[in-house]
Amino acid sequence: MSSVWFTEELHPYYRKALRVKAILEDEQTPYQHIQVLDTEFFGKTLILDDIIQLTERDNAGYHEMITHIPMLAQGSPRRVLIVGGGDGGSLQQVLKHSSVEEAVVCELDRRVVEVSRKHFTQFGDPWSDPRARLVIQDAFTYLEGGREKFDVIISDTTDPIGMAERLFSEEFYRLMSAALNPGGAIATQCEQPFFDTALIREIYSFARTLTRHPAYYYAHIPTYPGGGIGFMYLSDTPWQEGLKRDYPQGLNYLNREVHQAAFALPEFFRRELYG
Ligand code: AAT
Repeated sequence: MSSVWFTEELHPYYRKALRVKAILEDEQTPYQHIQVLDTEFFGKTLILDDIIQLTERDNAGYHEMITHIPMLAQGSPRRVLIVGGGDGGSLQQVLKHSSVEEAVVCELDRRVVEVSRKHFTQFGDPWSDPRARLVIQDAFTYLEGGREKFDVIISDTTDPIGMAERLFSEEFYRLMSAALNPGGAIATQCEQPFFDTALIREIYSFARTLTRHPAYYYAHIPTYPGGGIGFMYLSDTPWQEGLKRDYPQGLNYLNREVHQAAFALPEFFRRELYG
């Protein structure tokens, strides 16, 4: 086995590392440093600015949970917006719903789409589906334009650093809410209960002013910091409505029990968030 390790240090007090087999891509775009590494056990891994975005092995949990939870709660979404998500993993999941007529992906960096399309063939090239539409633009600017409405919005974004920082602001959550059709639902990449408690609490506090039934839920993803990541659900429809629906075929992480359990929070964190 190789003695080369990729080490991520998103937080100054915590590191994790994957053993590298080969470097497949390494380029600087106008927006970020993109790498695709082949790694032991986790397979191909997309890295942006030294932060792991996804691996072949464990991305299903992230993509299934960020997409299907709001999609199932809404019931039969026709128009869906994915903020970021240029790798295509969320798009693949969204297109599993036959009600979807159009899925818009608003991604900042065209190279993420191109590089991922080449390497992450496990997503089945969702871009060739006629219902998919790619917009290359900063998502904040796109939503400020305010021209389109959606039944579901999924914010599948990098961590709140650089161009993604504004996507964690109250203004951006307001823009997403304004772009939502009645009965619609939003889910956002919302970081780690241990490491990002203050940020999540802040987001929850303004989510409460925007929708009737915000809630935080969690997925186990070994290659994200702390072994998992959470999501903020925002809707006037309770997330439990989704439990009554039929799930798409061929899922690898989500089932009814996981759906229910994902909203159960450890006591220290439940207290922080819900008081
Ligand atoms: N699907 C899992 C991968 C991601 S990547 C998130 C995407 O958000 C990246 O392709 C990045 O280019 C894009 N992005 C960042 N800022 C913006 C913006 N302002 N507008 C549009 N797209 C943007 C998520 C991984 C989560 C990692 C957790 N540690």
